[in-house]
Amino acid sequence: MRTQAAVALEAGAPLEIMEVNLEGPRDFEVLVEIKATGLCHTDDFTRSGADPEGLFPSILGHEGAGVVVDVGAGVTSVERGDHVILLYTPECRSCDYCLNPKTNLCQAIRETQGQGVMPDGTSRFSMLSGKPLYHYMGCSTFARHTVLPEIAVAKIRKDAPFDKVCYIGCGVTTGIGAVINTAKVEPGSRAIVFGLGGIGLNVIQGLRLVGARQIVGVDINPGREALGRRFGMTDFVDSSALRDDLTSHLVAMTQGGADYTFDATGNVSVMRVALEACHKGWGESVIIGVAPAGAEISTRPFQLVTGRVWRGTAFGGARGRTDVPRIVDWYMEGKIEIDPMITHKLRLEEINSGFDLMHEGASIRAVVDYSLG
Ligand code: NAD
Ligand code: AHE
Ligand code: ZN
Repeated sequence: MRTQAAVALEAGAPLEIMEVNLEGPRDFEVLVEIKATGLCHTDDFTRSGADPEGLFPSILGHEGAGVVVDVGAGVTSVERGDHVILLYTPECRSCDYCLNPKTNLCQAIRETQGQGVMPDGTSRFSMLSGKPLYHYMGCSTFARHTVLPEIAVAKIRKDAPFDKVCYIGCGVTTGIGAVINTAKVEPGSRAIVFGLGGIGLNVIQGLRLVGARQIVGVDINPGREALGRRFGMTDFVDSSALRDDLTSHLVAMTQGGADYTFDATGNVSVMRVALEACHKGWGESVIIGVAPAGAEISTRPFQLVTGRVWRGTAFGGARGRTDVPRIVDWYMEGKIEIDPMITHKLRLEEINSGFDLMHEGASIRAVVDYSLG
């Protein structure tokens, strides 16, 4: 079939809207009509050329929701008409990783996913010239239709609005999951969140959900304060205007250091501050941000010797097929909020302006709603 997509032809270039070919689903694969997709900073990171795994030409996008329109042979867990959220971290439920309760990093298809192809080693997408296009993070949601393995879709309830719950495909789950699954934050904790964008604000609402006592937000954009407070932030630090040393300032604000800190910036200097602002003896820092090729983190080993812990999280430690439908329920029941974070709705043709808004710090989440035309 033919479908329309925003194609990343080369690193650093704007996406180009074009008709592309899409082959139907092969064994254990599904064809999904994407209804809505968020623009995550990770899409821009790959588009920019900073991702060591970035491949071109490709169809980016990994925060999508849609409807199953066809299934390949052997598919048993979903059928035509099911509503799904796409999973860049699949859940096969049988690999060593899925069987180990310590991780959510299903490895069943990770190798081919990183190579931009389906598990059989081929791409379903090509340009009208016949030139193959790479898939991205196994999802490629910047297309009206895409193909994925069935282990990479989570079936969700049919009354959930696509233009909101698409965000559960990355930002919401990553932020809330980092608090609940990865850090396992206890009620009464003091926490610091660095970067109050699409991920950091969800860390904040996760901290509110578990009953944190103090939630400090840090950003270089003072415009983020109001929304941070809206989701439960108790204190704000505009680090671009601070004259004192940031680490000492945060340690003083949190009575000796935070129980938990979260980096949602992708900046390795911020990651160091996040670790060193943790409380001696027990503070834990969770890295969420994705850093460019070649970037490295550093600190004095003494920081770890004296009890601080550095850990990371992918997709908030969530097992997609199991956890994502529950998070959709939380949204539908009003337990978590999404709507105020979706600051812009776009047509596919406007997708590059969504990246401009991200760079300007003007959006939290811009969502391409395919029903807008
Ligand atoms: P975003 O652009 O919406 O937000 C980033 C925020 O960080 C902005 O508010 C920005 O002003 C702030 N910021 C930038 N530099 C800063 C600094 N030096 N100090 C303080 N604040 C600073 O991005 P996002 O979509 O929220 O993504 C955040 C990061 O998380 C990105 O690196 C993204 O790639 C990563 N990410 C990781 C996962 C995962 O599973 N680990 C999932 C999604 C996103
Ligand atoms: N390809 C990059 C790493 C990108 C990365 O860390 N991705 C996160 C999800 S970000 C979603 O917005 C992730 O899930 N990582 C685990 C994995 O297996 O990719 C690089 O640096 O090579
Ligand atoms: Zn993402």
